[in-house]
Amino acid sequence: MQQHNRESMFRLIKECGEIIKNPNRNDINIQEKAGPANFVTSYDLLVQNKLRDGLQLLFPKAKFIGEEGDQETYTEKGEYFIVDPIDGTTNFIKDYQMSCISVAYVVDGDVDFAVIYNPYLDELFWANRGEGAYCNDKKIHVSKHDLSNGIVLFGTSPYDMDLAKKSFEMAYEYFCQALDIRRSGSAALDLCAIAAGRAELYFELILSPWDYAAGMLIVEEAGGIVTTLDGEKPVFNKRCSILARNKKI
Ligand code: 2AM
Ligand code: CA
Repeated sequence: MQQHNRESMFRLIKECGEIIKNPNRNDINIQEKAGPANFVTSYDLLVQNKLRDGLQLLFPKAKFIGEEGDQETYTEKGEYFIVDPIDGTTNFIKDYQMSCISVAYVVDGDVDFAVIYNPYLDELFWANRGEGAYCNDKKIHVSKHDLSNGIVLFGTSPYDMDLAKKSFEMAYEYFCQALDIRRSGSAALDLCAIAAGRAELYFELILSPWDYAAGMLIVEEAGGIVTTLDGEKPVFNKRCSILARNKKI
């Protein structure tokens, strides 16, 4: 990723961050999507449109896959943006201040460049393949702690209630082995926490590619490992489980 494109992307994503940080709460227009606890707001759509238009100007050849409807068919050839305009939509609706924008630039099946922005803390996590991972201009690394000295993060895949029992059973097992568990409500920010060494392991039984594509490169470039719970490489053409961890676990 060339420096000037990188800077333009950072600018665009930070502008989107300002939009979600200061919404007009009378104009959020919450709509239900398929499944329980699955919502979209006018801000998800506003930010997705702004990202799509801005990224298309910068990268006219790249196809765009966004959580809120702009979904071109994914193949392992060519350039794609895989984008979550607001990851942690329920948090956004509740003003819980734990949401982010997640953008992955994928080339021939692998993420080449990734940005996740938390506007509430002004933390821009990013990674360029082969060059390490950063939070703003500081290099980040996964922690060296094992599970017994670790914090475990997990998501509850709330749109698939049939997975809830298994999620909480696994969380209980990890809770017994680790220092403690946490649940943020944003898969992308959980992956950044693993990358920054703030927590040691993260799992969720079902996620969509826009929830993990960017975070996957950021964790890997920070020295961590991201697989499905079966140990497979996560793919971008369908949903899958995610397990992210440092190399001590
Ligand atoms: P969202 O907020 O953008 O909708 C919460 O568990 C995290 O996982 C959030 O990142 C949420 O994304 C995503 N998520 C929750 N349930 C999911 C499901 N069943 N399938 C895919 N992604 C899900
Ligand atoms: Ca999401």
